[in-house]
Amino acid sequence: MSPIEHEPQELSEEARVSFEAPQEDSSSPYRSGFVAVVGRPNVGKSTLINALVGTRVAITSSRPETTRKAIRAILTRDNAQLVLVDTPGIHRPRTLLGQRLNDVVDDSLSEVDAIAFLLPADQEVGPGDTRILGRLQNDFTRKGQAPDSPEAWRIPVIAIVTKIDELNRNQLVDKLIEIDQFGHFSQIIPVSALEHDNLGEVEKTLIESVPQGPQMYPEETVSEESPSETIAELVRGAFLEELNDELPHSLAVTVDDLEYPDESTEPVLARLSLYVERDSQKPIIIGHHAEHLVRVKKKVRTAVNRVVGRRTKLELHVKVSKEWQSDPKKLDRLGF
Ligand SMILES: Nc1nc2c(ncn2[C@@H]2O[C@H](COP(=O)(O)OP(=O)(O)OP(=O)(O)O)[C@@H](O)[C@H]2O)c(=O)[nH]1
Ligand SMILES: [Mg+2]
Repeated sequence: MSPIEHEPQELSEEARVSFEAPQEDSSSPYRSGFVAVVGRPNVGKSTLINALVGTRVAITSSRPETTRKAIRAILTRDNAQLVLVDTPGIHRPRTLLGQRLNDVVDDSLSEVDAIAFLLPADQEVGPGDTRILGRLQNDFTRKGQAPDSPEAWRIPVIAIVTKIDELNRNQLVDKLIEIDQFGHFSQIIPVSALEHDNLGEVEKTLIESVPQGPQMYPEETVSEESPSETIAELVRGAFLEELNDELPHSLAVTVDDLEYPDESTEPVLARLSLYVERDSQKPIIIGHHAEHLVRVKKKVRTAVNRVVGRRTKLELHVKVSKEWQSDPKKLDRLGF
């Protein structure tokens, strides 16, 4: 039995809406809109978006600050189309890069139809969440109305409690009550993206939170990223899995060139630069006998071929861009 079937008694009326059985209505009008997915680093934003869209649109990892730009993932259904805007985790910045990542979130919040605020079930609500809530209240509550009721929000702000597979049923009930008292959200929905538990309810609620509107993208489109952007992210994601320690934060990846040969039997050549911050980090990225480069290439090969639409050869060049995370010019050049 999924945890959701157990209706906690102490929740407010608004929070309880998400526990009701889905109501089918085939005559409902087509809906479309933008939903920003926000939360602290590592709470499962990208994992949830991938699970909803059904394909790996955004890279994920067990380390905080994996997502570095707003990635628009597109979910298309018979009755709706949602643009789910994945955002970098909101945190107290340590570097200029960190500040710019927070700015990315600010930009993504303008002109959205709804907000999904993700809170992990396996952690206490903390000061990081309070700061995010404050920011949302500042931007999205009706002026002159105390931000202590669900009606105060100008657009739906939905709390999504992630990673519920980490809790037992009683713990989950307590967690939902804690979050209900924390934020006076439009709705609260628990989910496990990893175990695909209650994803349907998340999808239904997000669709209901956007206005009536037309389909914006062709049905087969799953993201707005260019092939180069996707390849750079795939390679960075593979390195996040490959490497441990602090190094992943120091890595930036760009695709400098995609060369299509005239001969259609020849592979496309993708030239990538892997930037680290110090000379000493180069051998860590490369690995003994270039083992990391070889493994990463192998890991991403199928996905890259799919993105490019043809066999593609990757050339990885490891370079040093001294302290790029704190240098405005270098950040500009790297696209941050
Ligand atoms: N147990 C469990 N772990 C999850 C779930 N969803 C995500 N995770 C794990 O949480 C970690 C972070 O996931 P991400 O999706 O990268 O988190 P994020 O919020 O996008 O992180 P940033 O991009 O760094 O802000 C990964 O190790 C995921 O496997 C879930 O439903 N259950
Ligand atoms: Mg992410």
